Amino acid sequence: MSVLVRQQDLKKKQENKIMVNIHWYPGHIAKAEKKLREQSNLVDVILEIIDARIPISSRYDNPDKITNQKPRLLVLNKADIADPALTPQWMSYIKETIGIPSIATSASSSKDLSVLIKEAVQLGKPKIDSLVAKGMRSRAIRAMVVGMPNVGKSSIINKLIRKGKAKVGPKAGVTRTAQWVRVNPKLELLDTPGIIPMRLEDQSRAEKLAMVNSISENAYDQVEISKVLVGLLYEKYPNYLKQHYKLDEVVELPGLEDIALSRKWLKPGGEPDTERSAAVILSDFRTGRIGKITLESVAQIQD
Ligand SMILES: Nc1nc2c(ncn2[C@@H]2O[C@H](COP(=O)(O)OP(=O)(O)O)[C@@H](O)[C@H]2O)c(=O)[nH]1
Ligand SMILES: [Mg+2]
Repeated sequence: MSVLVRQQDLKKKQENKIMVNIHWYPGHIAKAEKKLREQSNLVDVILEIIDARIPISSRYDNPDKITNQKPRLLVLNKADIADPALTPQWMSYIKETIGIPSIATSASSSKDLSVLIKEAVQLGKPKIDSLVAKGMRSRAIRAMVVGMPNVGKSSIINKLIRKGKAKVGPKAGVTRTAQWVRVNPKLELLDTPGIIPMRLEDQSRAEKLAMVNSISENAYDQVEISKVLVGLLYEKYPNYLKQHYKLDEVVELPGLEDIALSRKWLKPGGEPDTERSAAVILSDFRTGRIGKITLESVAQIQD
């Protein structure tokens, strides 16, 4: 999926503290949505993957529009690097407000993916039962993965494929191009994920998507995004900042310079290397090295 970055606008917006400027080609969103609708027509169950560290921002605004009302399982992935106190709160919230089941996963955990398979089979069972009730033959439930870039779609699909091993050929009369993979006798998975198009009108959302690497790196300034991230960490997890970057006390919002000086990231002339700070902080957050962090809380949206 290509995004168009207008460098000039980017500069201009940065002056207004707007860090990300992504612009879809006209018709791009509509086209992507159409493709998702076509893909979801092929399946009984949709596995909607979001990033457990930003459950609101990583979720598509209008999933009903693209999922043809198919039963959905909301998968809060990267739960291994999200705040373990907040993930269960999000799961209850999702159940109460959206009314769909959710699970928390780490894509590398066989145990988590077994739960995912079990939930997917349970969600698809009514469909198979109704086929049988109409006198048709029982068959495996068909599922697909959808989600924004970098939430872990491929990791989950690959793990499910490894669990299942067997490839299933293309289905006559269903589609010529889609490849199906047998996860177990009850579940088949479309091997290509549906990529959800993003609308990035909301600046704070765009910033968070940049933090989790869901947006092309060309579309934003790393230094600016990492400053926003440090601000959020200072507000929500000041001790993690202090410990991980060996800062003395975090009584005030640390700057990228403070972090560079503390970690001795210096340029040849001796000044703090703020670009290196920015790159390392983003990478540390993305891989969970700073700590198990969730940037959005249920409490915050209920205020
Ligand atoms: N810590 C952690 N990293 C994950 C998890 N799932 C995926 N990743 C990492 O996130 C990055 C993007 O994953 P990928 O599966 O390519 O995402 P996709 O763009 O949605 O297909 C990769 O570096 C993965 O190793 C997870 O559950 N936990
Ligand atoms: Mg992928």
